[in-house]
Amino acid sequence: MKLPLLVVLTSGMLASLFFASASRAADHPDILFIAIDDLNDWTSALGGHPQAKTPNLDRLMARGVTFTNAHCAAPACNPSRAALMSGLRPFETGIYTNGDPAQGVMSETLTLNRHLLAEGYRALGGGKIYHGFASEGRKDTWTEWVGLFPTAGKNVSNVNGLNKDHFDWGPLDAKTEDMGDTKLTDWAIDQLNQPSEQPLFLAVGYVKPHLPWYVPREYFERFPLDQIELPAFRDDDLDDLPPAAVKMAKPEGDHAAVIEGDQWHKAVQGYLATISYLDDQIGRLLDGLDKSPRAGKTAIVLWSDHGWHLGEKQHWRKFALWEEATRTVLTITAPGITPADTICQAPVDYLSIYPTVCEIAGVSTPSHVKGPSLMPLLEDPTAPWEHVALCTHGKGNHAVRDARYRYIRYANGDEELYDHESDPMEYENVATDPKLAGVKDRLALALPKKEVPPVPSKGKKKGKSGEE
Ligand SMILES: [Ca+2]
Ligand SMILES: [Ca+2]
Repeated sequence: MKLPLLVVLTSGMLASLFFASASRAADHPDILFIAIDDLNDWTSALGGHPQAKTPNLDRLMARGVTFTNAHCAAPACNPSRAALMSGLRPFETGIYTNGDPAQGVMSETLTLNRHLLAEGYRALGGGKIYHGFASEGRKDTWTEWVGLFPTAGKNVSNVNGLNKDHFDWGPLDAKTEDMGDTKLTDWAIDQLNQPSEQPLFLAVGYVKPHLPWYVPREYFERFPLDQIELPAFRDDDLDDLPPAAVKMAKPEGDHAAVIEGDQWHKAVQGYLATISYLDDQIGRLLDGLDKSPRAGKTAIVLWSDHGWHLGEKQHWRKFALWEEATRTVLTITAPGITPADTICQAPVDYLSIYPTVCEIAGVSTPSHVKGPSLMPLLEDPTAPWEHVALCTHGKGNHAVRDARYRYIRYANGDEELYDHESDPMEYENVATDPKLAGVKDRLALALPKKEVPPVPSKGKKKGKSGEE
């Protein structure tokens, strides 16, 4: 596969980069880089569910700029993270889905952590940052990589009776200390307290609220089942969708199983409970930072890897191009740059994270990274912003989001268009309205002209359920 933007590094180049920049490193801020797996807009600030309780995420958001119209580059763990960390879109790398191996491309690309390491940062990674690569532990990618922590709940299965692998939820009779993300937080706080001559890039990848939604019972008790509200939905929502969209919604899959098993309210409870557990860990991490010598001078970049459906459009999980699947949590605090407690409504996507982190870090942005930096918006969240957000799910399927509209085009030419000004839940597909042809044409300009084929899987099997 030809990758014109590929940056191949030699150890000599790395060494010279390192020594050239090590002396400057003391002027570069520490960066706490927090990834969250599968968190959609169910936070107080984004308002995705009225019962979501995220006081600690709120506390973090109060320190900086929160993007309310931020979107992943791909609605699945592997391609979303590969795009964010490489600065390259799925149609540039061929990493479109969880089944497309990212190892080869990532190991030949100047990823964000590799770049910061080469620029003199102490790059530490723990939990889930990428979607599981053997190369994560390599000396030229991280100063130190600790990976996933063992967690309670490993021997639990099929609590909800649906018998669909880890599409499962229920309370654990376990201690919070036994959860992997609790141990990850402990590790991260420990790192924040270690002195280092080099600036710190500390990447903390939380695994929750990814499935299965097993967290200690106390978190479920925060959301009594008899008070649970379902997300807003319309029974006839699929009636105005083209065939490619209905196929992506797959109503006969998870949704049919959830309804058949009477699990919808319990699923909502499980997701809310797991978000609440995650939020507690964010709180512990913030407290740990505030008590550390790095308090007050550390930039914080927090992102979730994509959204999540819980029955809207009879769809579950990510793997789709609607607002619930592509909208993410993105909040950035950079001392001396970001105003406190500020919302930015500009449409942004995750190709902007790499160049933004480079600017915050005071290092150059590699030439292969083409996404626009968010720095103008961090300095002034109402600054002019001419860009749109683009999300890709499989070759040929894309969603374009601007401040008002979402335009979806599938590989077979099927289309959807939603006007968020009058229809924030995307119930009315107005793609066939002739008055809006100009809107479609304008948004279609963001679609790629060329898309590379998916990375060959070399006979490797996809994950058990294709879901990670
Ligand atoms: Ca994910
Ligand atoms: Ca509809």
